[in-house]
Amino acid sequence: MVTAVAQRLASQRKEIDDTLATFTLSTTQLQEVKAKMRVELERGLKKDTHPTASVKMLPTYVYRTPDGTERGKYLALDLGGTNFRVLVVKIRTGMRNSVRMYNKIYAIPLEIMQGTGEELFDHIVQCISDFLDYMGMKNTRLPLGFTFSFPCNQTGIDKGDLVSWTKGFKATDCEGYDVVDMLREAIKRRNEFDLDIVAIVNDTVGTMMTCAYEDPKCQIGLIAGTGSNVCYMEEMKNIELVEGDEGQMCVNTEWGGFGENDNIEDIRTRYDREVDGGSLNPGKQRFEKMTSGMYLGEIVRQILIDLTKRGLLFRGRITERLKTKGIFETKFLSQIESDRLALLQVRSILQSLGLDSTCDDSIIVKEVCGAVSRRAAQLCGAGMAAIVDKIRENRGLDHLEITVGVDGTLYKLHPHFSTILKDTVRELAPNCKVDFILSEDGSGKGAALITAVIDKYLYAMRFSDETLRDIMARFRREMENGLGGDTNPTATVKMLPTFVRSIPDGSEKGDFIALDLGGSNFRILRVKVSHEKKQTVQMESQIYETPEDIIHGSGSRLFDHVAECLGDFMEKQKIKDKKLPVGFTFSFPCAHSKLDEAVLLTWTKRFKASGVEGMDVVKLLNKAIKKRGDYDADIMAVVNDTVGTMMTCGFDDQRCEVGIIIGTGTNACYMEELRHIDMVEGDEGRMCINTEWGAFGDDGTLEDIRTEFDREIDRGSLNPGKQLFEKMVSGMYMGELVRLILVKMAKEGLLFEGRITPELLTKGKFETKHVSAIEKSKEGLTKAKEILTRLGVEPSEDDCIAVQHVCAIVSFRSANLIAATLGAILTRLKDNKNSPRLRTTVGIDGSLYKMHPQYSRRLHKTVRRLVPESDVRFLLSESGSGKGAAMVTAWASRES
Ligand code: 0WK
Ligand code: 0WK
Ligand code: BGC
Ligand code: BGC
Repeated sequence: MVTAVAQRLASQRKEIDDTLATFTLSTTQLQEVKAKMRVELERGLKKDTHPTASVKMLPTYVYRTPDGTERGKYLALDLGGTNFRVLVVKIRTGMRNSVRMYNKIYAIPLEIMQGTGEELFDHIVQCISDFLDYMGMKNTRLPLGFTFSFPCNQTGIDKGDLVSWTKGFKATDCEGYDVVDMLREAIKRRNEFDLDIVAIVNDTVGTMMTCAYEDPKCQIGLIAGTGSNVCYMEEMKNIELVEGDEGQMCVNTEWGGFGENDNIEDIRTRYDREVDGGSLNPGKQRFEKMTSGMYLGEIVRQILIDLTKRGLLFRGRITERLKTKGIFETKFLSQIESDRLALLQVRSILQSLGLDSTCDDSIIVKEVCGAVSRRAAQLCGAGMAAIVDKIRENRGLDHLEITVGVDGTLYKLHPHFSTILKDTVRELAPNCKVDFILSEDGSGKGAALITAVIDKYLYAMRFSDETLRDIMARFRREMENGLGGDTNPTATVKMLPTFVRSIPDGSEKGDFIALDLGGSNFRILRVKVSHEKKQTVQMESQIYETPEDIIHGSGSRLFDHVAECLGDFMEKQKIKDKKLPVGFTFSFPCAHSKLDEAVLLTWTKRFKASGVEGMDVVKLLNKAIKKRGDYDADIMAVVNDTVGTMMTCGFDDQRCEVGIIIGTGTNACYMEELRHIDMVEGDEGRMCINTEWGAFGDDGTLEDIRTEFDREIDRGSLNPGKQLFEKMVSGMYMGELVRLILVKMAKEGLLFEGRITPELLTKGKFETKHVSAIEKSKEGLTKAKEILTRLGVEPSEDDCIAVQHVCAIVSFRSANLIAATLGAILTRLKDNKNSPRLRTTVGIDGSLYKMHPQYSRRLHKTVRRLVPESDVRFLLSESGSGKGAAMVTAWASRES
């Protein structure tokens, strides 16, 4: 006699089983899901079906996984999972896994997640600022990798428009906009620190990279957490949205969108539709809403409500709590399903939700949780089976061995999710042996590794302030070596006395000729300095050629050429009958014994005329003039262009006591205390020292910061082993440095799809003026396209972005290094004056400093950071060093 209760229980049981059965997927159904997923993967990859595909297959511009050569220090942001993290990652090569990381977790309040885009990115920047403060890194411009766990249409590694928010995010004015731009804008708004955002990566990609660093077979990244998504390395030839057929690129599948075209309606339940209807993005992310941590708890809650309404649970009593959205968190599933938990504990969880439950209730709740999480794991398994089988077919293999890097709280914390997922993959993709490795360090490490891969050649060109201060100290020591009587002979930085003992004092007057040789132009000037009411200077000048065969020919031919040009100039000035005092700006290292006696130590830059090094250039010029016999000139002074520049600027600003050239070559001079200059008699007063800092490092002191590209430049130069500092920073070599890096990156397939053209391989084809043009903020990329097209490499848009990035790194290094050596001169001046704070003016000239759009700003900023106890005015020499040379000549004429 079956009691009514037993019957009622049995029919109740059946009703519950029928409900749970809608979550039970047969192998056939799972194979169908796998097949449908495969179709959507293909539709996402193909150009014509991509727009309507539900699985978007977004290109990531990550072409390969780490190979262990990555190294450097990087910042990383990790936004979009449970926690927002800011990290600093230090990667060292040698031992395979030598990565040190430090991170801080910051909350993203709901009102920020769902406020305005500006508030969200200001909040992110606020957190970065706090982190940099905490780490004492506010002044280091580190490269940053940004893990942004939302679908982005990327057009380059550092360019990605947000397609649509998912999970709990809904900030306004973000969808359709470039995430990197929004972050850069927010950093600008805060105006407190500067970062170089090198890459934006999806968390699946970051996870794959993090795990691939440990296991090279890892070519898939899976997130089973708040959200659900996968990426994998696809063959370029299958990615129709991106140019090129060679090699691979990582594709962010965004499989969360699977089903948005109604192709899995057969397995979606009414509870899934409830959850979707109540979500922030109804109709979207249907697969995610069946598989990820943000929604599983909600699905369970919907089922519990339905079973309770039908009187099958909690004695039909629905509590307010149970009606509260999000109250049944996914972590409860993990807790309830963990075998360790006795039913009692299930009851206490239900208790905490204000649900009075019986033992049976607890069992049913546990079954419901199990059914929901099992389906989620199986669905992910079916999706993964489609991915690994596609990769196997891509490679034409019968059997594939591959590793999946995984992260996400659902996979990590749920007691059965990972096992069921693996079992499903094994069952549905029997020809694939798939290993799963958990990402211990999160995707931030992966983001840093991606930054390192891109930055591989460039990271060595980034210097922290710590390194710059070290270089400053090294240069300071070289200055002391150069000034010291016993150390000067072996010093690399020669600290040459110029016999210029003061800057203009306003008393100068007269009619002078100035020659200006050694920069990009050979200029002859007539300089009239008069004293009507106030001292005025009138100048007329003419530029003359210095053909290659002249500057590479014999010294006598060179000076004959100079004398000929001078003759021509005097002709035009109708002063051939006059013997005007001449000031000779000779922009090369000369050992002076007096103002008008200067022995050339060594040629630099483009000059290589024979028979001049070791000779007095005044004698050589006088000899050439005498040989002509058609005019006479009185060469009163030879000055270096740095000295001429200091004097020219000193004419307008009495505080100017430093002269710098950042042009074809680079160099600096400054007013040193005579008592410190052992090579010159006397202790009173000051004398201008031509540092010849271009030779800094010629003794190997900079080997730790010189790169393979610097060495290649030097090997191909007119004076190998010499002027090593100059070759790292000056305009004569900057374009070539960039060209060598582009060739290397192209060879590695990181640029121009590996296209290497004869033009790109031609020395000097990429000029420094191109670097300046490409770094112009507005038209830079257009210029890049133009210049690279002329080199025949048919650049893509992201090639242009990458090239702009390379230019920025190379020119930034130059500005930073010169800031360091200038910093050493400024601190020496401050010490010489024994004053707590230095107030001074630096006269500056040179085409790189003048033409490059960002150079001067970067130099000024770094100098102010490296020498905080100084007020430095940078005064651009408008009229060139010829005027300065005339000032020196005026002084020399007075003395003679
Ligand atoms: C940790 C990763 C992060 C990712 C998260 C996903 O570092 O990039 O978004 O896992 O898991 P969730 O926190 O959403 O469970
Ligand atoms: C202009 C000066 C000249 C100096 C030149 C350096 O008048 O003495 O040599 O600047 O700049 P560059 O022409 O090498 O870029
Ligand atoms: C996003 C993905 C992300 C996944 C895991 C999804 O909602 O669309 O970009 O990878 O969550 O965090
Ligand atoms: C020379 C210096 C000169 C500098 C800037 C260097 O190559 O050695 O004497 O000042 O170029 O023109």
